[in-house]
Amino acid sequence: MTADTKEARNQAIADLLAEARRRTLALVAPLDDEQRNRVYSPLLSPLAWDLGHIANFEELWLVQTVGGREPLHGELGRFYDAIENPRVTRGELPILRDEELRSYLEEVRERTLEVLGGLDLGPGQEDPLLRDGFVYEMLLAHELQHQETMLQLLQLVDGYELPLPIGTQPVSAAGPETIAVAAGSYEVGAPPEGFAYDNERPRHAVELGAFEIDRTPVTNAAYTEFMDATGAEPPDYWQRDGEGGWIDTARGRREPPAPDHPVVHVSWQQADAFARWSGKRLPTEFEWEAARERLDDVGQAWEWTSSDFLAYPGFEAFPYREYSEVFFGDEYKVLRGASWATHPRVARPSFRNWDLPQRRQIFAGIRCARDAG
Ligand code: AVJ
Ligand code: FE
Repeated sequence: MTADTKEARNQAIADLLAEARRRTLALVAPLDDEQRNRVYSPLLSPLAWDLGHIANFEELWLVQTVGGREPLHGELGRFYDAIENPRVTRGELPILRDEELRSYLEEVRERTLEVLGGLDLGPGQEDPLLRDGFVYEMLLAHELQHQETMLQLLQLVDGYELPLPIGTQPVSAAGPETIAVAAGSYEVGAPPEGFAYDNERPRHAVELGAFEIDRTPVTNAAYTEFMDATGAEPPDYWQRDGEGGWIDTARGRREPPAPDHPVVHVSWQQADAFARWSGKRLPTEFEWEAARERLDDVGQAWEWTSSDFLAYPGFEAFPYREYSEVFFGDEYKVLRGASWATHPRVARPSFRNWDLPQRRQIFAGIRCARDAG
């Protein structure tokens, strides 16, 4: 590798990090410090926690682990540990706030760029953390993923206007209703090269029976019909309008849910019940992945699958157990796709999101499937 290419690669990484940070700061720019520190929901961290956690994750991996340097604020990192500090406790922690928080983000970034300047992140690197810039890709993905978590909260802030194209679009109207997928062996998961999280690997073959999957996600109109027929609970943030209808209070609005938009903020149980009521079922995550290329409206809302969040055969935790491994088991359900709030860099076809089945704060909707024949 010539010095030129090495420098060009490091510059490209520095540019991506700068771009992600501009987006993070743009999202919270309309708020004041009080709003950044406020607890809006026990399911969502105060924004100041997410911001400090983003900087702390960067400090831990880039400055301390790769750069071998001491942290700026001693033991502070333990308050930004997502496993040690459940969301409901985060408003009470002695985390950095206001001016101290802004300085921390800046100072960590300065140090990160200093460390980056001396590194060779080429494909020939022996250290898997550095090879092909893995640790930087991870850092970038981490910040972008936390932007979505912050958007889950930002949409609840009164009067907040997003500095991004907002919300869902009508689902595609024309064409066949379902896509038929033949029985057979399908490759799933991320290939060995390129960035992916440990839980997406190794790529492997799965046997699928013939199935059909809906071409489009479930709309607000279809979900309302289901509620009327069964008395099912509404999605989160919907309230009665006093005349037998509904208003959606998310995203700073009080409007009837747009009938032709995908339903969001439903739990796994609501998604599963809807699918059964329609004479269908939720797809498995592998059915979803096998049909991915042929599905419409992927990327408007996460889609609940029937699959538990489990390790793929031959899974190896990398670079830390707490990203995926500690969540494996039958407690969490896998969501596939992406939402309107997901940065395109995050939304690989093999990307696995997960949450507790009862959770509704994520931008999660429904797509149904059924056995063919
Ligand atoms: C993949 C969204 C379940 O928020 O717990 C962020 C992403 N991991 N920081 C989560 C994540 C570490 C993760 N999800
Ligand atoms: Fe995180």
